[in-house]
Amino acid sequence: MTRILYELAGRDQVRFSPYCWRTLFALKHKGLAFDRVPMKFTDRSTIADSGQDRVPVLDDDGVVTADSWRIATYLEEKYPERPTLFGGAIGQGTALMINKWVDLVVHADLRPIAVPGAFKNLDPDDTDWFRVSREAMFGMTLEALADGRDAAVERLGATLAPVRATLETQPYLCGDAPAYADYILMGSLMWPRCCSDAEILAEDDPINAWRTRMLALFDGFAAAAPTHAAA
Ligand SMILES: N[C@@H](CCC(=O)N[C@@H](CS)C(=O)NCC(=O)O)C(=O)O
Repeated sequence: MTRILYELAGRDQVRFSPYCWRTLFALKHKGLAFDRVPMKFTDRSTIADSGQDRVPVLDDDGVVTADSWRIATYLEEKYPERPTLFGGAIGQGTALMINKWVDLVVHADLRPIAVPGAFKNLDPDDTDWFRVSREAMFGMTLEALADGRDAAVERLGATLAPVRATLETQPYLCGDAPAYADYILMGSLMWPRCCSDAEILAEDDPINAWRTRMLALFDGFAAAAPTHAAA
């Protein structure tokens, strides 16, 4: 039995991909052992068999699945006897909405914070490719994007208001214990954590206390991840 997670890696083992973090948390939640294979933006040969060009990709003993959401639903279906990620069909439907909200709304605020940080923490082979592709994607230089960092931190604080209000009444987004909706948002907060020195949450923010609890899960798995605050 082999289980391999192909994931994005920067320099010095920095892993800042929000989507890969969601899958890392999901595998840990299910208690499944896995090997990690790093991938560079400029060399995707290891995931050629997945029929697409993005990570995460999970190879679960020959069953190859791409896309963090599809991997989560695959794991839930394949390993129903292990701790549930969704708590049933209704929870899965609600988690999909959280997934879309984080991707479409929260990521817009995280980009000026995390993308310039990611640039400074890339594998050196990836820097030219990243600058060209991201500047085309955002229609501005990485430096101009970085200029919007403080405003983005302020917007993020407002965007996360529903999360804050939820965490004022329960310890995790999923209730008394963490599950996939928590991993979706936490995966995205690992993005700036791993590659930026921007402090995105106030000390007394309930989301900060939740983030601390999330970092401690699975014997401090996320807390132990390399961070290179070079941006
Ligand atoms: N919807 C996908 C998004 C995956 C994705 O965009 N991954 C990034 C790494 S963070 C990637 O592979 N990017 C390659 C590129 O931008 O060309 C998921 O949830 O897994």
